[in-house]
Amino acid sequence: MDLLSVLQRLAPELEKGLGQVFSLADLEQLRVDFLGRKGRLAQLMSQLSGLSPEERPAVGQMANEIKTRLLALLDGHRADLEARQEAAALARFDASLPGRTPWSGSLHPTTLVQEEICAVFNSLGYEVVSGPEVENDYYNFEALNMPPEHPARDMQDTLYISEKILMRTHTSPVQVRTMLSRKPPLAVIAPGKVYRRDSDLTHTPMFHQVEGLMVGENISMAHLRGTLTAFLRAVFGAQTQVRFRPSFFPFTEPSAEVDISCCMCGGKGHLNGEPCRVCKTTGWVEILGCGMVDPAVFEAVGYDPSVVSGFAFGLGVERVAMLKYGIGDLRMFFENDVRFLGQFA
Ligand code: 2NL
Repeated sequence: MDLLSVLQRLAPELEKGLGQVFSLADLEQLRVDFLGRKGRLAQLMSQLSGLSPEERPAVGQMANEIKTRLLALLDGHRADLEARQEAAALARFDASLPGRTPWSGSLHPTTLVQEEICAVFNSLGYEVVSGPEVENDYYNFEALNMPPEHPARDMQDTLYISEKILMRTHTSPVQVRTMLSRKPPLAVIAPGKVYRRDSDLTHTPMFHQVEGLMVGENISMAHLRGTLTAFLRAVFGAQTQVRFRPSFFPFTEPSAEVDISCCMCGGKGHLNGEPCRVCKTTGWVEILGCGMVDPAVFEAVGYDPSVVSGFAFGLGVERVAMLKYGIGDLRMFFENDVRFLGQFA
């Protein structure tokens, strides 16, 4: 049979083949069979050299036209297949199914409580201040009435970087720095990470603290009591009872520890007939330490204790969060399990 009629049968044969093609993979196979480098068209073209020079142009032109036709057939069939696949996918798609809720992050309970505490003091006119976590011995201890041989330094299990450099054990050094750089009156709140050489069920080497300081003329214990009572009722609810017990801190005199009525059992000591696990049946839980700033601290920062007085307080943020949200295990704050964290969204 002559080359020309073989060429002319390519298109009808491809059409016949396409009738059996129902997938894109089969379609590609058919394309290779007909138009591939060793496909049927290529094989016929290689026979072109056997023709006489007079015959060649007409057959060559015919071959090109047929190639265009084959390509058009393949493209047409591909479009058909794709349209059919899309229609099938749409038929399977159930628009009445509920959507998938995307993951969204949430603030850590420590952050939430720290921000809430700062917001309350902001509303009372306090300014948020911050400072370094790696501190100088002077700002962390010495200026706070704890000289090198002071027994109170044993109270702090300190993480030392060198003899004079340490991880701050409280945020008080921020307030020392604030007093050194400003004149009274001032009212500041210092939130942040603090570090202790301590690690067990109820202690972590790093935790969060908020300390507050007010300094001015005629600041009294009554201001301390009113401020902290208002603060604690804002965080734990207006029904919260507050009591002050005498205590000791090297940097305050007099000093007090503050208890609130247990927010778990409402101060009753029992919950549904069971002893309350939060207050251990006492009806009270300790929440913060405070006092009137010791004159020695004012001397250290160049304030005249015969002119100004002030109060200061400190509290642990994780502890507040545990009481506020009824979290029984401190380790929850540091495991970062999303099943825990997601509950504070
Ligand atoms: C606690 C007790 C307290 C202070 C912190 C303070 C800071 C300066 C001067 C005087 Cl600059 N005092 N801070 C005072 C009393 C208690 O913290 O139990 N914290 C968790």
